[in-house]
Amino acid sequence: MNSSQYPVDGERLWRTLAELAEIGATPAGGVARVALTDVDRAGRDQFVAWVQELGCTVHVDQMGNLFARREGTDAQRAPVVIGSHLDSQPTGGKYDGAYGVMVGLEVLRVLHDSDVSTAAPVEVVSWTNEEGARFPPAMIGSGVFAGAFSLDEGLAAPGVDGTTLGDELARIGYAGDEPCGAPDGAGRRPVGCYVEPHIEQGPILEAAGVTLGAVTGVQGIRWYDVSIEGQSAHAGSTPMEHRCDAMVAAARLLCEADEIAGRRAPEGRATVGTLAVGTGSRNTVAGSVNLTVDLRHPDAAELEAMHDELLAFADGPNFGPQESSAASSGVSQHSGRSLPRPQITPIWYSPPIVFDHAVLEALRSGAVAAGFEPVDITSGAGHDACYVSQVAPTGMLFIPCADGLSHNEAESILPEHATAGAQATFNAVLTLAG
Ligand code: HGY
Ligand code: MN
Ligand code: MN
Repeated sequence: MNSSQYPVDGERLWRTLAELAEIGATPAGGVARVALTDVDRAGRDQFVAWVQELGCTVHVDQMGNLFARREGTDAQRAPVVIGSHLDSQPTGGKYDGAYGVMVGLEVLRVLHDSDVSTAAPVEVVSWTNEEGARFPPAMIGSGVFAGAFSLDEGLAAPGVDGTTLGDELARIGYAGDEPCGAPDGAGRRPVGCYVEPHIEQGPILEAAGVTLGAVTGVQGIRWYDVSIEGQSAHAGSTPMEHRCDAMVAAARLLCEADEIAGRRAPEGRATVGTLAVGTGSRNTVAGSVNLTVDLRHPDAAELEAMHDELLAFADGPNFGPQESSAASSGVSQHSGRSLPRPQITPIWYSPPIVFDHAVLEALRSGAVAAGFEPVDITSGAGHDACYVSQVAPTGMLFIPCADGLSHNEAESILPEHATAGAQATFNAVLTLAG
């Protein structure tokens, strides 16, 4: 039973999510609001318009992180910040990131409509480039804010399309002048505590028939760029033992990455999400292949071991000159063949994260007051909360998504789950903001 003092407006939240999803809507029912494109700008502009209707002030920092602020009665207190991200994957869903920002907007709307005063200010933030699809690595906006990257590194981040993050930020008019974070905290906007509502992006809550998850932490993440330089050759006239086939080498590395995760089921995760062939012709042996690897595990030591196994495999006998195997092996080998050795470049490490006990307690009791018994869950996906947790007490709240599907245009949630997450978040914010 919802014993919340101030009910959120689930209808309004659902309408707002649908309106936002119109910005960058794709024919397949998802969204494409890739970071710092004109569509991302349109999503940002819409959010600004909505919060200005509530009398919030809007602040943009040097990384384009976008803050809406509602003053509290105690000017000395640092704000309770709710947030997530408005950028999406190229073939993203309507709710990844958008849900958390729109829940923050709904919290501001209820505070405004009910004329509720909070001691601490309340802010809602949309972080720049959470997805990292266009400007790897992921979560750069919150990363610079938390001092994990310097501002120069953030702005210089090269896009997969030849642009830089800083140029595109300026082009869309969101290169703010507010200082954005620093390792020593100088200039960083104060954050009293941070709450990120998000869809689970996995199957656990739905399978358990649970509406709300208190996210106790996030698994560790390692990203790699891999380049494989072989030799392009004629598909017909080049005998197998004379080849240096980059595609076969890529296939071996891809299968081993899968094995490395498989040996650590169910927590271990490995993904080769992109693979680009240099020559790309059906009757030419691939001369060069570039691919990416994403490894994840909740335990830092296990993730380190996965890293070591991946690099050791690339250094091992599965590449370079291939011995002709005795017939006994049964595997058809081509004696004299050589396979190009993958060059693996680690580009990002996000350590496993444990969230703040007090913030999680506020979220759990907020969920109970909203009429739901939350369960504890670890996040498989990375979030801006990972970096924010390094500079402020942080917690997350999950709602289920259908079939655990995300980073997919078919991503969907139930209106009642959206409302439940918003009510629990509102209740927690009221507690945290006094
Ligand atoms: O990759 C991630 O986990 C996040 O969705 N960007
Ligand atoms: Mn997300
Ligand atoms: Mn995502």
